[in-house]
Amino acid sequence: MSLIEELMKNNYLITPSAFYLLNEYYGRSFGLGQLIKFAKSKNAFIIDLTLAEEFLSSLNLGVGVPPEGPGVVPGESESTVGVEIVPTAYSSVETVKMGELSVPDASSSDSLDEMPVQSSESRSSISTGDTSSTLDVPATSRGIGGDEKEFLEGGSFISTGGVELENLESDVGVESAVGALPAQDETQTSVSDGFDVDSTGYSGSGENYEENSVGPKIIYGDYGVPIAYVEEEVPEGEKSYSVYSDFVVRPKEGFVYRARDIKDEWSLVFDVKGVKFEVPKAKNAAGKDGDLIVKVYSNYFKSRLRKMKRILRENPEVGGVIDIAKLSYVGKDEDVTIIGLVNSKRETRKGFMFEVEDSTGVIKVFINRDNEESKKFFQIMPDSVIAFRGRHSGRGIFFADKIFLPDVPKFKRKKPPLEEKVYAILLSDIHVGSNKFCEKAFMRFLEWLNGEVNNKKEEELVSRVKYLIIAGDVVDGIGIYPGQYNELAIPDIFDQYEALVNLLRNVPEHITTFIGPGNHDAARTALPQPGFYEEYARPLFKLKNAVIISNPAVIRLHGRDFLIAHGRGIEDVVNFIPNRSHHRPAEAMLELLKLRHLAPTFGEKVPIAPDPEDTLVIESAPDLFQAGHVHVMDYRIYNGVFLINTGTWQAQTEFQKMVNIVPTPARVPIIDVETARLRAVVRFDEYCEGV
Ligand code: D5M
Ligand code: FE
Ligand code: ZN
Repeated sequence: MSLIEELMKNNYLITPSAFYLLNEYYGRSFGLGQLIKFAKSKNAFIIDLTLAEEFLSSLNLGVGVPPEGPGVVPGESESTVGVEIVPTAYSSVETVKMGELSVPDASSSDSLDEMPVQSSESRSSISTGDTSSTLDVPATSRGIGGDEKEFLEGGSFISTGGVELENLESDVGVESAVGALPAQDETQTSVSDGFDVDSTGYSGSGENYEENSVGPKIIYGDYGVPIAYVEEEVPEGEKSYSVYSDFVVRPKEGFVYRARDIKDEWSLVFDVKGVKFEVPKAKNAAGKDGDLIVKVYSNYFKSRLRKMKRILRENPEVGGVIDIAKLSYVGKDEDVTIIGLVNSKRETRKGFMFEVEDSTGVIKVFINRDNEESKKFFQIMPDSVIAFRGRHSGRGIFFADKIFLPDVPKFKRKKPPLEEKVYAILLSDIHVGSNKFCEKAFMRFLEWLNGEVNNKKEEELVSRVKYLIIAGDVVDGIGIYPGQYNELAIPDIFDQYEALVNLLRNVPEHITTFIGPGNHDAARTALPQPGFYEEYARPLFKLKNAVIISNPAVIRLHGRDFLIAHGRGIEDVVNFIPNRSHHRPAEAMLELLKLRHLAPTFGEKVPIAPDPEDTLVIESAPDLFQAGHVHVMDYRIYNGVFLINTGTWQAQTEFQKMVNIVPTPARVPIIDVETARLRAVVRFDEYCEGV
């Protein structure tokens, strides 16, 4: 087995240049174990050229002496096979990928901690909070160091949340689906011949390349250093994968769509693209960049504080609010309320202590553990804004006896009924381009949407669907998680969007599709994500009847507000709040709703852009709150708000296997717009391989 394969089995990656440097010594001068041990000691998951050089010099091997041209580069030898299994990884796109991979989740300071093999800290995102047990890790991933990895495991289930629904289960006929599917491109997952590019593709002077009928063509630049080349546009017929160009579904003849006659009634009540961000100015001409950055962050938190104060003051119980700076003017026995950002919190012997800050000052707030209210301590995430009522001791401590989370009002005003039933389908995390993308199931779903139904019940559902909302991770992207390139069916970001659009163009015309980005998309990594980068996701912008929305966004459908977010904030909830799990995302979403913020904690798992306005505040209670990201479908209702996590269309990835994330793919929740509640879940998972 080649070095690349061996490393990947152990969840390590190697860059092309490092591979070529190390490969000639591999097996002769060092073994896999030594290399992994070395990488581990450097806390690295990606073996790049620098690391490879350091490693060789630690072995006293010839560092800095590159292979002398094609002669030393693997030809028909065993190592060719290593290259062959990931030929696409060395394409132009992969160059980008490698770059990105070297700083996984760039803006998250502890992003490396998120990687499973490296850390078993209690705050790792794999915690599901309930029970602790040891997961059977494949021998290869623990083989080297021999150290046991602790994983926390929790049951995966779908809450039925007490909501009335007709679960249609899996009565979508197999035969009709399979029969209706067009012949799939056989070569779709085959990567072996992906590199037969015409040699005219690279004609740079001073470069030579090796002809190799099996492996990729390798170019050597000056000094015999292997270099990445820019892949030529390859006509689709010659690609080793399909982008679904031939997949065309027509509405079933004679199928009656009631929704066609129902008037379209939607508006984007909130979209980040519509927010005008003013760049703050440094006070004077001598102001430094650093001052500006501090100012931007400070503006961001001021904005959060302002918005949250308004929300908290809507609660009639929150009265007598004063600034922290004015506390010294009030009497010791006077009950007052302060509202501030929770900078930190800790448990003490007698109770709980918070450090709370508003725009006028900072104060310590204490609550006794005998007080029932103190239980709210566990729900308060760092940097969220909370109200505390109590008395100021005069010794710099505020003794609270009541804690108010921003929360949503207990009752919602009833909205006027609609004349006709109209439905919306909510999806997320399609992950087109992943080889775990459930393409057959998704195709079957599209046929179903075009009238290929099994019974009257389904007919009624399909007929009234007027909206489709997709909450991010629409493609799998490139270089998003360690080892991803081994699991890509479409290793090119442009083609991933092309493929997605080739599928989505089969959504019947009268259905308006809203599409927002997630962390796998070609979009800004930090929240909020205004939309997709047009140069990568161009086909998406041309899709008929599609509306690109930001993450987050609020869509008003027939007077009902649907808050749509990809849902990365769920990761922080799972990390900070005891007993919250990836497997029950609706509960985690509820915590966010109660804090009225989509990602309250700054500087942890979720990168947040320091925009001068905090657009992640949930400013008004929606009728429905949709998120995805965690790949598990789950829903519940709270104070009139319907919370739903819409799962995924991707079967379990190798990475998810390691972190014990068990997805529930290919389920289609259908929402009755009038009530903003679940009408039905239609399952297509029987067509999803690997489930
Ligand atoms: O997220 C799919 C799932 O994987 C979701 O439950 C979050 C989890 N996830 C994503 N990135 C990480 C890292 N770095 N560590 C642990 N768990 C993670 P998706 O956004 O589709 O990849
Ligand atoms: Fe996802
Ligand atoms: Zn995601």
